[in-house]
Amino acid sequence: MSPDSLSVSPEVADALAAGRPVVALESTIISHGLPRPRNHEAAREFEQLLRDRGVVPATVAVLDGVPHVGLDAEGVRRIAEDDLVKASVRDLPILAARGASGATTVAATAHLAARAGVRVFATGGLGGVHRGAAETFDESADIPTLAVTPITVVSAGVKSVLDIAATLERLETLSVPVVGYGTTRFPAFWLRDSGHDLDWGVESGAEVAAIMAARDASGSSTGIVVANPVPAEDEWEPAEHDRVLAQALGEAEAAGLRGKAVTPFLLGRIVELSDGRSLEVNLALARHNVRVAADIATAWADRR
Ligand code: PSU
Ligand code: MN
Repeated sequence: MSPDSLSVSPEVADALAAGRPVVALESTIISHGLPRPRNHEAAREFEQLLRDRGVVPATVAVLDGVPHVGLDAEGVRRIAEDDLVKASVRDLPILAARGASGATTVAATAHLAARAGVRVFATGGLGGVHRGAAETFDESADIPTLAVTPITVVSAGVKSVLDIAATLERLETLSVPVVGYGTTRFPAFWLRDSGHDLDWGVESGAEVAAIMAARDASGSSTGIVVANPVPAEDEWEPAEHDRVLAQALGEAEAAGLRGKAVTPFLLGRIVELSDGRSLEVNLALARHNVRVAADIATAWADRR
C-alpha cells in the first residue's frame, strides 16, 4: 500500500458502489470542538441518526498514517479519546509519511471524502475568515478547499467569532455556491441569523440534489455550502451570546493566540463561560445538519 492510500470502510464502499446514500462526518469537531465525554456520545449519535434514516455514515480521520473514510467503533473511540492533532489538507501527506494520526477539519474531511466519491458532508460550523484577518491573513483552509472540492457541506454557517461578512465575500470570490436551507439569511452557528442576506434559499433535499446535478453537468467541481440554521427552539439567547462572545474574544486577544490554536481555544472558552449552554446549542445544530444532510444524500441517491 502506498503511504497515502485511502481506506474506505467496507460498509461505505458497498453503499457507494450500489448508489445508496452516504454522508461524511468530520473528526475535528469530535476531537477539538466538543468536550469529553460528550464528544464520544455525539460521534456515535451522529452516525446513528444517519443509520436510522437508511444513510451510511462515513466518519473521516487519519489513523496511524492511513486516511479513513468510514470508521469502525474503535476508530470512533480513538477520535474521541486519543489526543489527535488537528489535521487540515496540508497535514495529510505528513501524517501519512510518518504513520501518525489526526482529526480532520472540514477542509481535510471534504478532500478525503470527495476522493472516496462521497458527495454530501454534515458538520457543525465551517471555518472562515477570522476577525483581524486584514493584518493576520488568518483564513481557514476550509474556504479555498471548498472552491476545488466537489462535495456539498451542510453547516450552520460560521461562528460569530469569525468575520462573517468577509467569509461570505471569500466564498463569492471563489465561486462557491451558498444556499440557505429554509431561509435566505446566512446563519451564525448558535444564532439563526447573522444579519447577512443570501441570494438563494432552498426548501428540500431534492432541490439541493438538483443543484448538485446541474453543477456536475456544467463541468464545475466546486463544493456547495448549504447554510442550515439551528432550529428556533434550540437557538442561543442573543444577548447571552453577545456577552460570552465578547469576553472569549478579549481573552484570545490578550493571550496573543494565532493560527490553528485560535478556533479550539474560543470554542472551549465559550462552553465554559456559557456554563454549557453553547454546547447544547452546538449539539442541537449539528444533529439538525446531520438530518438535513441525510435528506440531501437520499435525494441524491434517488436521482441515480
Ligand atoms: N467551527 C466550529 N466547530 C469546529 C470547527 C469550526 O464551529 O469544530 C473546526 C472544524 O473542523 C473546521 C476547523 O474545519 O475548526 C477550522 O479551523 P481553522 O480555522 O484553524 O481552519
Ligand atoms: Mn487559521
